[in-house]
Amino acid sequence: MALERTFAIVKPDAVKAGHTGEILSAIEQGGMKIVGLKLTRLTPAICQGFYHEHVGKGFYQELENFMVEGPVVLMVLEGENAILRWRDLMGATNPANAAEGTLRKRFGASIGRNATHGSDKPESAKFEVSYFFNAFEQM
Ligand code: 3AN
Repeated sequence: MALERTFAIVKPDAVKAGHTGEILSAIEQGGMKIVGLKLTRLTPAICQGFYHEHVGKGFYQELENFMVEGPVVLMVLEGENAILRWRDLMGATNPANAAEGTLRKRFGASIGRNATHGSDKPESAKFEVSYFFNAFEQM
């Protein structure tokens, strides 16, 4: 087991629907610590930098349009195996395939509008955390 940090987003659909509190609560109830937190609105340029691996793919424009449509909550989470634990809490990318009780099952509508984001591996977590949070913004 390793103490890890990962990056999480409450996406515009879930913020708009008023699920931010329940999602933050699920993180804390799940035994992880929120060590960085901000409410902001992404721009297309910020989105392109963040999702650089997906720019040019067929679904990218739809993803960008969605991610800039309203405020998002950005977080840094800490805990033992936080990367995998946060992904388990979120469930599968496509809410239709997500397990009962997971956040994407509860709050996601489709593979595009799927309520939350989480880093998929340590290298992504490192990049994603530092893309949005400087050292003074992480406790
Ligand atoms: P995850 O967020 O589960 O790691 P990725 O990295 O494969 O999933 O995809 C990044 C984001 O792009 C997903 N969270 C999802 O919202 C969106 N996405 C992925 N595949 C599609 C698709 N086929 N159509 C629309 N959006 C997609």
